[in-house]
Amino acid sequence: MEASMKKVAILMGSDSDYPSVSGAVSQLKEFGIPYEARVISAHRTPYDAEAFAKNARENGFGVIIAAAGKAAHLAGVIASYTTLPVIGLPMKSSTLDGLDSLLSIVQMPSGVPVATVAIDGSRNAAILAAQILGVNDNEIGEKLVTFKAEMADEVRNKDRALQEKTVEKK
Ligand code: RP5
Repeated sequence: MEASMKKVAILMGSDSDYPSVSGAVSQLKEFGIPYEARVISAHRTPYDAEAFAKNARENGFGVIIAAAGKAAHLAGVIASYTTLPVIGLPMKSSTLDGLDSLLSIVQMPSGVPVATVAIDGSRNAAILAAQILGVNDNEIGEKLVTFKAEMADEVRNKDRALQEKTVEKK
């Protein structure tokens, strides 16, 4: 690991989000990218959210993933206090299936962007975080090239298997 490798922050509004967010943790582990996971709520611990965001850069973070559900304001609030890129991860909620979370995260006012991934798209949040760090980090860049090549191989194997299963026997 490069000595100066930036960390990814994985924030979630509640520990009830963790089963979904854990996909981001696994993906970052696979890439060997350092991360810290925290429960910080825009509504229940707003001062902690402010302090985390204001100090994130000097604490060694390069990108912040913020997962929340329902009236999901965490990503937007974090983005308002930092110039680090913030990735919003909407949680599938029990009442509105995550559309509430998605719209709360994605509809940011001009000037304060949040890069929003799909509802429960935790792996993509981690991959996007890696791609952001990979702009300036060759070690991560190379891991991403390998990741894409392996993904393509998996699809080609599935293609071959499907063709074998469906080929017309004469
Ligand atoms: C949001 O409210 C959290 O991100 C979570 O998705 C949702 C419910 O939180 P709990 O009531 O389960 O703590 O702030």
